[in-house]
Amino acid sequence: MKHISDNFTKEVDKLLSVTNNIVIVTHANPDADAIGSSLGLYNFLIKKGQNVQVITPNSYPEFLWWMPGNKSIVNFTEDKKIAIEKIDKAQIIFYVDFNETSRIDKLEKYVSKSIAIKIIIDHHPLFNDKADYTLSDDKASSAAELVYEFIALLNNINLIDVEIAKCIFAGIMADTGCFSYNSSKSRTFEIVAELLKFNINKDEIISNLYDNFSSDRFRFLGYCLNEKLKIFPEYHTAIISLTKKELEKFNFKQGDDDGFVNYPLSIKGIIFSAIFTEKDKNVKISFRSKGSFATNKFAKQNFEGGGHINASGGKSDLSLEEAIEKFVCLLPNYKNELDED
Ligand SMILES: [Mn+2]
Repeated sequence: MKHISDNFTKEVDKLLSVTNNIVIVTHANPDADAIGSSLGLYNFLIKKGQNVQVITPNSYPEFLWWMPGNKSIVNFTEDKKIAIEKIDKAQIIFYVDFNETSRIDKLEKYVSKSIAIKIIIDHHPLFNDKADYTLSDDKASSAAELVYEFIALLNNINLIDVEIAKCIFAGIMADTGCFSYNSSKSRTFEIVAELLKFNINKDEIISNLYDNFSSDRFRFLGYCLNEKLKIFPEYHTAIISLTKKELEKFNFKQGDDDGFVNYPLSIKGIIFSAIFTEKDKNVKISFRSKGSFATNKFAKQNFEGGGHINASGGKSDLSLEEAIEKFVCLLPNYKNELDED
C-alpha cells in the first residue's frame, strides 16, 4: 500500500528551506538498496545545502564501497561516539529502507529518544505510525526508487546528478535482482530511463555489485548449492542450512551469503526457498518465494520475522537442527498455498 502523509511535500519542503543537521539511518546489515538509497538521499540533501550524516548500525560488504559518498558514512559499531553525537544534534532523522526501529539494532535506543523530526522513506510494509512524515509504498521496487520519488515530489529533479543517479540506480537494480523481480511496474523503468540519461555506466555498476566475489565466497556458494541444498518437491520448497563451523571454513564475512537464498528458486517447480544460518545467539533465516506465496506471513507466524511477500526474514532461538525440523513440520500446513502457483 502506498502511504504519503498529508501535506508531505509542503511540510518537508518547508523543513528543508533552512539548513538542518540531518541524519540518515538505514537498517542493520545494509544491502545495496540500503546504501544506495541512503547515499542517493545524502548526495541530494548535500546539494540542497543541508548538513548530512549517514549512519549504519553495522558494517557492510566491500562491494558497496564504490558508491559516491561512501567514505562519509559512519558505522555505529566502529564509531559509536560520533554516531551518538550526530544523532543528538540532529534536527531531522530519515529512516531509509526500513520503518520498524527494531531493524536498526543498537541504534534504536539513541534514535528513539531523539526529539528530531522523523521522516520515513521505505518500501517495506508499514508498521511504524510514530514518524512525523512518511513516504512509503510496499509496491515500489526499492527504497532507492522512493528516494527518486521524494526528489520528484520536492520538484528537484533538476538537482539529480551523476552521483545521485548512480546510487539510486544501484539500489533499484539490486533490489530487483537486475530487474528480474519487484519490477513489473512501468514507473520503475521510467525512473531508470531518466537515470541512464546521466551517462552512468550501467555495466560497471552491475560489475561492481555482482562480479566481486572473493574466491572464498565463490566456493562457499558452490558448497551451499552442491552439499547443503535440500529439496522438498511435494511442497515446492528448497532449503539450505549452514552451521557456524561451515561459515568459518569459508572465512565468512558479513554479506557473503547475500542473494544465495534466491538460487533455489531457479529450480523448476520450486517456489519457496529458505536459508538457515547458525549465529552466536540464534538461527537467522531468510525466505524467498515466487508468485503469491507470502513469505512475510510465514515468517511472522512462525519465526518472529516479516518483510515483503516474496522476500522476508526471521529468527529462531532453537538449535539449527530444531529450527529446520520445525520448518519442515510446518510445510504440510501450507500445502494449499504452496500448490497454488
Ligand atoms: Mn530495499
